[in-house]
Amino acid sequence: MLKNKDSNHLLSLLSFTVRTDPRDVARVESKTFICTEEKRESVPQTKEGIKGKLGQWMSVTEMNERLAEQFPGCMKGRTMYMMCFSMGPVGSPVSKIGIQVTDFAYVVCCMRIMTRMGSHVLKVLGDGDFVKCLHSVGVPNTESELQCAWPCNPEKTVIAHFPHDREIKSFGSGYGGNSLLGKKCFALRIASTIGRDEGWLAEHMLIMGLTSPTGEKRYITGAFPSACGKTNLAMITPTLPGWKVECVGDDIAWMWFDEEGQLRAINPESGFFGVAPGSSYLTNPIAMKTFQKDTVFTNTAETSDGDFWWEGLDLPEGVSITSWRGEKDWKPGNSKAAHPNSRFCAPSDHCPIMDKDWENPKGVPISAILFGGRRPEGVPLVYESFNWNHGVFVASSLSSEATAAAEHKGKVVMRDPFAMRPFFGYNFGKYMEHWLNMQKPGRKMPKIFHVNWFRVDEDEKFLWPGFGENGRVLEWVLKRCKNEDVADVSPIGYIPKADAINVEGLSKPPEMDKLFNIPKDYWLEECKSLHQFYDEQLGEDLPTAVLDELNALEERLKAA
Ligand code: GTP
Ligand code: SPV
Ligand code: MN
Repeated sequence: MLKNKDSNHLLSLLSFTVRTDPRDVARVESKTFICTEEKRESVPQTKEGIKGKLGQWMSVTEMNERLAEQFPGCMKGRTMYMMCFSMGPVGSPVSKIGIQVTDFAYVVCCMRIMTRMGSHVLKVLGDGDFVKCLHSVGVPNTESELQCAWPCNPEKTVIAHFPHDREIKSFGSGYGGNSLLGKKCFALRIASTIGRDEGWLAEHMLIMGLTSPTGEKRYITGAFPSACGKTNLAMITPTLPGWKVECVGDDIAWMWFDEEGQLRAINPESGFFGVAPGSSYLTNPIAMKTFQKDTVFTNTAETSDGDFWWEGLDLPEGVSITSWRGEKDWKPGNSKAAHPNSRFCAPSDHCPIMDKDWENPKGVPISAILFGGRRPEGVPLVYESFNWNHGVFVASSLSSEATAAAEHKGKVVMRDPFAMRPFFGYNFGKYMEHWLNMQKPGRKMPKIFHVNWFRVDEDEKFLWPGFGENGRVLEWVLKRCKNEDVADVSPIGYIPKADAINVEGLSKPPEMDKLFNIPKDYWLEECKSLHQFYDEQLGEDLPTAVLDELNALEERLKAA
């Protein structure tokens, strides 16, 4: 248990650190399934002999058989908790209600932070529809297991989604996205299928407000794969003088076009389940202020005077550190004190820069959408798509180095289209069609950009300082939203004119030529790899408009 840092706050609770079983530290994509009668509804048609990478399907019958074997008796001896929660402001027409049953108190604490929960939600629900969520750690609480602080059942873990029944059943894991069912399971996988049917979008995106020194305010969203910078961007402290950032959400956005043709977004969550390592007063002071109280820390290290600790924070003097594995007197060396996917779970209303409209049921108007990933080579700091369809193509081509947020090993660059690869609730080809169909006469289509904070030099050092300095890129993005003449045409999209990115005041001038270099060979190779990806992973499910964009890119590159 961590000490309370704000004893003046009467209702303030303590914060807690929780250490998981070392086998249960992240989402498990290999054990996550979408269950429908028809396979093709859930996943695209892959080439013969090729394993699908865009979600996993299991038939409803087969999954039900499996669950019928695993669930009976699995909660024996545990306390059953039932939570009625709202994704989105309680009572708002865009919000959706869920009821989760769980046998794990940790899940209740985190869901209490991440969602709006309680009897007031049950009242609003009345006899209405809700998403049914069932979760168990998957091991009965027998005498011999009473000492086990983090019960789990990794061999039998399964996270099953039934979009037609709007049901989620999760067995065997207590970790984040596997067990806080309002989050990825409901607000992305189930919600994306509801959005498909009702004409809106559920996306893995941050939402932020940006005010320029002249007082002009715009909102943008950003989709980056897990552990690739959404929380950090949503909370940045811009270094450019006079700029102000306000946070609406850091992980999930529900978006729709209103009657005026304006894209609007809400954050369905009410808390942050953010990556702890790397967070510091230097990189993300706003997050630091957000999780000083009422926070559940998972797999961070703990100091002997009752504080949290992880890599990226100063090593405090005169105290010892207990690592996430429980090693007392941990010393820097080979092992990490905090697990790379250790997280803070803190309430949104503790964030000092929440936007005044963050709970507005009408949402906030969106001017631009960013896509990005960890691309060590070849991909410039920022580029803008030529139009909506081109933007959909750019999003479909998203790739990123694997991170600790799921079970993938090493730093291999993987395709993660729309930053949604682990979260599609239905066939990704149909999902792209849904995006293409968003464009209709009378609608103001937001501009789509690709950003990459993670390009490295020959010594593998980041070429761009990132964090608060990313505001310099956002300034250019907003200029483009006003159609200012600050871009040149390149084969891959619009890129900033020389000197259009303000680098004044940076202690070390960035190597802009390296940051914006577009190596022809690299990009031709990228086109080849995309052809293969589409061919193997999507087949006939690939919308023609997306293939047309790839062919057009290849032609532009060859002509350059
Ligand atoms: P999920 O919660 O998993 O969806 O992740 P997220 O996209 O919110 O990622 P987050 O902002 O937590 O960032 C993950 C890691 O990337 C942290 O360790 C950050 O310190 C690091 N990071 C974020 N922004 C930047 C940046 O601009 N530059 C660099 N070099 N690292 C960054
Ligand atoms: C992610 O992995 O994208 C997260 C954390 O935001 S989890 O809730 O575990 O999915
Ligand atoms: Mn996420």
